[in-house]
Amino acid sequence: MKINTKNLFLFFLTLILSLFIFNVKTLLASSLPFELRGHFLIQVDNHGQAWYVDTDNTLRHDISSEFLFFEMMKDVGLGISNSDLQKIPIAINDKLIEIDSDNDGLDDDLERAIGTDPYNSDSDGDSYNDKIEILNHFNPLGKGRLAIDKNFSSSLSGEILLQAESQGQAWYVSPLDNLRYYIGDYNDLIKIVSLSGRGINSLSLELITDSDVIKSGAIKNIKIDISKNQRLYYYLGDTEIGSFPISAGKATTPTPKGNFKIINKHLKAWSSYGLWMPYWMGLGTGSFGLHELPIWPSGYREGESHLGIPVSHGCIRLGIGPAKFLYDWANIGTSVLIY
Ligand SMILES: [Ca+2]
Ligand SMILES: [Ca+2]
Ligand SMILES: [Ca+2]
Repeated sequence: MKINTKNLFLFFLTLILSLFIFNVKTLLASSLPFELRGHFLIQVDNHGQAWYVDTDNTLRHDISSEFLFFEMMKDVGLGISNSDLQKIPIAINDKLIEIDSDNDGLDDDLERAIGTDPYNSDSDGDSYNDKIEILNHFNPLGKGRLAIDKNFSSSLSGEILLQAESQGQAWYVSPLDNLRYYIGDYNDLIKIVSLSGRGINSLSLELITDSDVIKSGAIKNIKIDISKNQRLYYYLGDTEIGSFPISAGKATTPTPKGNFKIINKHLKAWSSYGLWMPYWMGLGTGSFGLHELPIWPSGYREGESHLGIPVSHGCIRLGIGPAKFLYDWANIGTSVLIY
């Protein structure tokens, strides 16, 4: 009898815990995957298991072993030309040094990757050492400055880059500083994760879908709740990946309900109501659609505070950030259910 009671207790405890997790998931049904895209995560309550959140689809990839990490890079790494790579400033941190033969403050492997001499602290002999030149955006291999482009760097924030024109050397653009970190091997990755990774507990991690549970060929689709909830959910197949608050049509100009498809896209569409609609995606016949918080010709931008409240002329408004993310993620033809 005692054992049965204990089992029953454990059963209810498990049930309560699973309900709790479910409720948390429902309550937080969240933009967390979007907010953490491009970050390395360290699971603080599970032996520091490490993950990377893909920037394109906000799925998490296990990188807890060298094999898994290289599998992930094959999946999500972005090819980049050498001339584009040079626009991104290089991260220099003493904690990343394994061997520095010429004592110039740059790791030997990093020097090989960028072409400076690992056995000469001043590769081009201009009396400025290699590290000083790189830190100040000067060319360590000759005259002039490096062609650094900060806007370009931030457009690749969180990406894992593979040098397509070289031997596929890998770099990580940390969203914390938009600098590129050289990943020469798995040891480098561990150091980068410990420098720039974000701690997360298992409960919050559950809000970010594991890439392993998504079947290949799972179809992208969107569901939008225009009731009091005012929320957009993006899916792969039947799996909800994440969600964002929206502002749908007000009572006098309601958003139509039903099944639609994205029929066109425009980076900045003009509305007959006299306003700009950034990241436009037309639905149905194109008389309404999804777009970022609108901008009036005066430059006035609709406030984020309207998200969660139905105030639009019938379109579905999204916040700054989520609108661009969905614009890049969804395709023409992607199904959108509005209910
Ligand atoms: Ca060195
Ligand atoms: Ca050197
Ligand atoms: Ca020099």
